[in-house]
Amino acid sequence: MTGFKTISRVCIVVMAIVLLACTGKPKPVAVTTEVDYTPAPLTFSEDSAYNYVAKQCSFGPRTMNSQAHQLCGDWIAATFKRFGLAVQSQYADERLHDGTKIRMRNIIASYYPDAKKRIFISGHWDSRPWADNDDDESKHQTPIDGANDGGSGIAVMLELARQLQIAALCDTIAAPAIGIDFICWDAEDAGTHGRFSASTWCLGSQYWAKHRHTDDYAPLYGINLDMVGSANTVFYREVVSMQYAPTVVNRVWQIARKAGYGKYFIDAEGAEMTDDHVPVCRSGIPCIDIIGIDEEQGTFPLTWHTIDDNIDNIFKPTLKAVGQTMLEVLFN
Ligand code: AHN
Ligand code: ZN
Repeated sequence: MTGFKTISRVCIVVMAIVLLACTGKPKPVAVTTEVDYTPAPLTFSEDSAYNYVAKQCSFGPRTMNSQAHQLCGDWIAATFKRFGLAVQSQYADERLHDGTKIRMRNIIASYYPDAKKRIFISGHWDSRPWADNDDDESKHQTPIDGANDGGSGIAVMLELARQLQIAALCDTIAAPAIGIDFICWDAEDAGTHGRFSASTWCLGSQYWAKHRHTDDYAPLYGINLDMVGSANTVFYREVVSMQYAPTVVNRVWQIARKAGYGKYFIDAEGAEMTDDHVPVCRSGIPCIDIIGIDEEQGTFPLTWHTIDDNIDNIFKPTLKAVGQTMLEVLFN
C-alpha cells in the first residue's frame, strides 16, 4: 500500500513536471551586454521577398532529383549573380535514408568575396517530398511546395542580396565593409518519415561542414533562417544556438527589438532543433538558427509538412520582421 502510494506520488510529481514543461511558458532569459545600434539606411521589401517565394513555388516542389529542383536551383544561382554576387555550386552524391541516390547542390553566393572578415546567412532550398504531417493521410506521399519551409529563407536572402547591390551602387550609402555569404543548403528536408533519426536531415549542411566551399573559409559566425514566412510566427532563442553562439543570439535578438520587431523575437529560450546550424556549429563555426514557431501552439508553424505550406499561407509581415532585422545586422 505504502509502496503503491509512493509510486503514485512520484508519478504525480513526474506528471506535474512534464505538464509544466509542456504547458509552461518558455523560460525568459536575461538580456546581457547591450549592443550599439544605428538604423540601417535601407528598407527590406517584403513584397519583393514574397515574389521570390512565389517564383520558387512556381517551379513545383523542389524535391531531390526533380526537374523543378534543378530549374529552381539554376534560377536561385542566376538571381544572386544578377545582383552582382560571386556564385558557386557545390555538388555531391549522397543517399537518403531510404537508399535513394541524390545529387545535392549547395549554392553559395558571395558579396565582397575578397574580404577576409566574413559572416554568412543560410537557409535550405529543397522542399520536403512528403506532406507527412498533413491531417489528410492520403496526402502523406505528396511533395510540398515548401513556400515557408525552404522558400521563405531563400527569399529573404535574395532580397538582402538585392539590397546590398543597391547599397553598392548608391553613393550616399556606405555598403557593409565585411564579406557576406549566402549559403543555400540542399537536402535538408528529406529526413526520416517515420522513426526520427537526426542524421537523415540536413544532408547539404552536413556535407558542407566536412567540405567547406573554400579551404580557408573562416567566417565570424552564421545565421540560419528556417520557416520565416508564416503567420502567427515567433522566434525563440534556440538551445544549440545558445550553446555555441550566445553572443550572436543576444546581438540579433537585441537588434530586432531595437528595430521594432521585439514581438517576433522573443527573449526566451525555445526548444532544441535539429537543423542546418547544428553541423556548422559542430564543425567549429558559431551559427544560430532563426526558426519559426507558432505563437499559440508553441509548435512548428501549422502548415509545417502539409500541402498547405504554399504561397497562400505566406505572411509578408513575418518576412519583413526577419528581413529587416537581418539588414540591420548587416549594417551594424
Ligand atoms: C525536424 O523537423 C526534425 N527538424 C527541424 C528541421 C526542419 C525540417 N526545418 C524545416 N523542416
Ligand atoms: Zn521541413
